Amino acid sequence: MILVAVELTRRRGESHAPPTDAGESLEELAVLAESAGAEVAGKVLQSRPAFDQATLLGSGKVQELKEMTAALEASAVIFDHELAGTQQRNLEKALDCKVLDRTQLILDIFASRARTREGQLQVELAQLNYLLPRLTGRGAAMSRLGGGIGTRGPGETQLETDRRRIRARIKKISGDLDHVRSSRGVQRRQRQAVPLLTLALAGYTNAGKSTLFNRLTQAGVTADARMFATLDPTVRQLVLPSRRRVLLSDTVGFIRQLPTTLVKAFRATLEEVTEAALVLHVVDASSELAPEHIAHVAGVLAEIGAGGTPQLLVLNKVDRLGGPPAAVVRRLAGEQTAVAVSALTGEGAGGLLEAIDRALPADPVSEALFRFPPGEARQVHLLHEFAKVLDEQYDEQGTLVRAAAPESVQRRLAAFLVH
Ligand SMILES: Nc1nc2c(ncn2[C@@H]2O[C@H](COP(=O)(O)OP(=O)(O)O)[C@@H](O)[C@H]2O)c(=O)[nH]1
Ligand SMILES: [Mg+2]
Repeated sequence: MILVAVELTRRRGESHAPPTDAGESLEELAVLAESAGAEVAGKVLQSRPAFDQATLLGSGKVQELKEMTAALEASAVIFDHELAGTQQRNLEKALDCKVLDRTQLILDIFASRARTREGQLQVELAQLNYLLPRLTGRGAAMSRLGGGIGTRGPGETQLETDRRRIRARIKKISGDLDHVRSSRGVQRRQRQAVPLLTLALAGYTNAGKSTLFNRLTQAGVTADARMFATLDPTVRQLVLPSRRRVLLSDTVGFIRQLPTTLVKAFRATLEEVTEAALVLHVVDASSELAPEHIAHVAGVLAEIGAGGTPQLLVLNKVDRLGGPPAAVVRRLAGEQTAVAVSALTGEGAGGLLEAIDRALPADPVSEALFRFPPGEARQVHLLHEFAKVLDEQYDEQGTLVRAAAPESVQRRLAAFLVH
């Protein structure tokens, strides 16, 4: 994968325009590409006074890029800009490889991360809305090909059919979304049946969420992953100092230059955060933009209904501060509970786990008796996983288990409790 960005050089008389931060944006694109599972083989940054209409880049740069693509055997080129349909096609032809733009990459990440029904629908809606005008572009090219013979060649008919199908799908999704929203309360209650408290990592892309996710769950990954075989790789269990087990979920990151067309899809994808018992708001404390990022993330969390969820501010990358983090913590945290860590070096990780323990709602353990009819081995297994089994007896009516179990587990297995 090769990444390309164009930096617009300032023209005379425009010296007050904010500098376009193409370099930083390209760095963010690299993190996004990696989180989508791509390997970044190279980056290209070109300065130009304006975008080229046909290919975004100048023709010399396109040729250079073609050679680079061939030499690195790159499977695709991602542009850090929104490409028009014609630009994308021109570039694919010129480079002889797949071309994506920033919006497509982000949509791809959202699609792989959307867990709630609403999130999935919003992402599909955004994908279709992205596609629709690009089909039109292809149609224009085709009718030009057709010349005076008539504008409705076979390609055009197909295009009309495609367009109609997409519009119908958009309409259907919009209807479904209304329905999903009205039944959201029901879904939430169902999801609360998950036997463990969930912590959600939230924050900007590049803040270090995934690094922290790996750091914290390293010790928590058990050989017996059967319970979580169905969960995606962005959810793992974590053992806290109190020996409580919780689930840690790595959510989709905030993006600095989120195309406005994707805002709704992003918020819907983030919706799972509202289900969390605790939000770990991760910030790159070494970034100059940290205060803005903190405020923005807090604002969005409140807007999606997670404002009331307990939050812990995690000031990450303190290894880059070059001094004791106390002053930065004071400056960035304000009234909030905050913990300074370095996900990279592990500094502060123990303190973070303790802070999580303190911030989480209590899930007290008490002794209880359960009776499982035959055929409920899964539930018995659940108890072995999440409770301390004190005694287990078998008879023709099934399995009788006495266990010290957290309240959340008892709630989950309420149907089997013996009173
Ligand atoms: N110096 C330093 N770099 C870090 C730290 N945590 C993460 N990083 C780096 O920051 C980049 C983004 O990290 P990642 O975990 O992918 O961020 P995410 O987008 O929030 O998931 C990677 O290059 C990490 O190696 C840290 O504590 N210190
Ligand atoms: Mg990540």
